[in-house]
Amino acid sequence: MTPAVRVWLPDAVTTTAPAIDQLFYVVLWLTGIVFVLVQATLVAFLIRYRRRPGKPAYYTHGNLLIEAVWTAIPAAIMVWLAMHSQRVWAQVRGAPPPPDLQVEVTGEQFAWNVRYPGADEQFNTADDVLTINQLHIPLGRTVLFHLKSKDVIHSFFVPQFRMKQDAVPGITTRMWVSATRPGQYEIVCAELCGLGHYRMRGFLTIEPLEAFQTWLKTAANE
Ligand SMILES: [Cu+2]
Repeated sequence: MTPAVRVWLPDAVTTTAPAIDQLFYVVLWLTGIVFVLVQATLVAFLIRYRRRPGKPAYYTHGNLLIEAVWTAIPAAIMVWLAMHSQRVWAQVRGAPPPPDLQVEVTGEQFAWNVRYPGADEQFNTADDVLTINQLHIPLGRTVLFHLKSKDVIHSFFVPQFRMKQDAVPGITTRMWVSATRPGQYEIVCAELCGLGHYRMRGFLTIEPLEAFQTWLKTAANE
C-alpha cells in the first residue's frame, strides 16, 4: 500500500512513464545545478564587492566573451531539451501501437463512465460492459482509451501513468498505455468541473489478463 503522504514521485506503472520521469530528472538536475551555482556566485560577489571604506565604486561595461558563453550554453541546452522531449512526446502521444483492448472513458459531473466493447470489440452494441468509476485494465497489454465528456471539460489524470488528459465535450481524445505493474490506483479529475469536482474520483485496477477477464465477466452480469 502507498503511504498517505508521499514526498516524491508516485510509482511509474506504464512502458512510457520512465521516459517522462527521466526527462523530469534531467531538467531537475540541470536547473538544480544552475540554481546552486548562481546563488553561490551571488553570495561570493556580495562579499567580494561589499562597501569598504576608501574603496570608491566604479562602472564596468561587462565582458562580451563571458556574456556570449553564458548565452550560448543555455541556448544549446534548450535546443537539446526540445529535441529530446519531442522524442519522448512522439513515443507517448504519437500514433498508438495496435491495441489489445479499447476502452471508452466518459467524464460526467461527477463520475467516470467506463465502457468496454465486449466480445464483438465494437462500442455501442448489446454486449458492451458499463461500469461507473471502476476501470480495470490487463497487465502488459496495449490499452487504447477513447476519452469523452458528457457535459463540461474534465481531465483524466492517473499520476502513475504520468498522463493527464482533458476530456472535452464533442471531442474524442485517444491515449494509450501498456501497464508494467499490477496494482490499484486512483483516477482523479484534474479540471475544476463544478461543485462536486472534489469527489470525481475513479479507481483503476491493473491486473493479469486472466483476472481482468474474470472481472469483466462479473461486471457484465451485474
Ligand atoms: Cu470533472
